[in-house]
Amino acid sequence: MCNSQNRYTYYRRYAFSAKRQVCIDRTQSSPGSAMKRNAKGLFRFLFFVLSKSAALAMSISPAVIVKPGSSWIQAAAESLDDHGFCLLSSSEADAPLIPPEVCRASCDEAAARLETLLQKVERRGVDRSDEFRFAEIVHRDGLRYDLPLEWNLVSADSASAFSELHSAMDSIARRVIDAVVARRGQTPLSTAMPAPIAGCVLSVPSAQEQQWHSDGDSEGLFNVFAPLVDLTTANGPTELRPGTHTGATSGFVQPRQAPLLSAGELLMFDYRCRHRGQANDSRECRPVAYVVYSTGAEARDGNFPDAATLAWD
Ligand SMILES: O=C(O)CCC(=O)C(=O)O
Repeated sequence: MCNSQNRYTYYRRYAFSAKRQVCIDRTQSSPGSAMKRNAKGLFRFLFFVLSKSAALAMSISPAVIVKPGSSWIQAAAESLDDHGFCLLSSSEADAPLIPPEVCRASCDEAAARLETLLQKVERRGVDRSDEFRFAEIVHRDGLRYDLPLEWNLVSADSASAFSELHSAMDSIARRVIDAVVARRGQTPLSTAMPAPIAGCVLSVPSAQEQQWHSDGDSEGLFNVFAPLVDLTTANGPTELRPGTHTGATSGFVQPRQAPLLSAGELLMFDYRCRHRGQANDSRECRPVAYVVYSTGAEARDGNFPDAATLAWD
């Protein structure tokens, strides 16, 4: 389940391990001087206090999970604008943002499409573990496959589960982006704007950790990620560096965050925000559907530049 607890485990672990260390040391008869012991104790105490402060700072970070309610779109927009990302969830009482059956069907469709494409790739004499780039599938960063998908609202391909998924994502994301744009005093998204770019990244078991990167440096581009399975520390959730969308490299650096979203929840982040997919150490594939919105800037689709097609195979 996605809750604030999960996100702060890392910091709590540090706090508690510092505490445990102090207890262990008390049971040992150290030959060192009392002064040395006191200095060590002081250091550990400071470390414990600082770790606690870090946990507290995390727990009051405004980049919180936003749930439907009054002014939730505004809250999401503020987090996205100020911190470079926001998390959207539904409260227990509400219907999920994306129905579980839509996530399941999209997950199955993505997995089937991946397998079909990998078989085509292999018929070209390319191993599925090699790095490769085709118009329909890119393999990068060690077992992370990126499948571009049609924006199904445009093609109205109702046979695809992604049609419903995109429509659910769009109904929320567009409002949040409009609120960010309004905050920045810019023109709202029009319904006539070019279709967003859509796709699905599947990191299969043993997928490696990515390098930190941003997807571009232009303002006005936003990623929306919809994990199709629950994210766990084992299956490698996306990790973000809050605040890096502004290009600020000095001053207080906010702690990195790897939100453990449940399937059907959304992560929205500024294209410029530094992030990476973590390693998938689980036994299951971790598919994340994504949509890229632009409020004017051109999305640099460097992943699929003039790549050869597998369409005729
Ligand atoms: O796998 C992820 O969580 C992030 C993917 C990503 O950033 C990428 O493929 O460039």
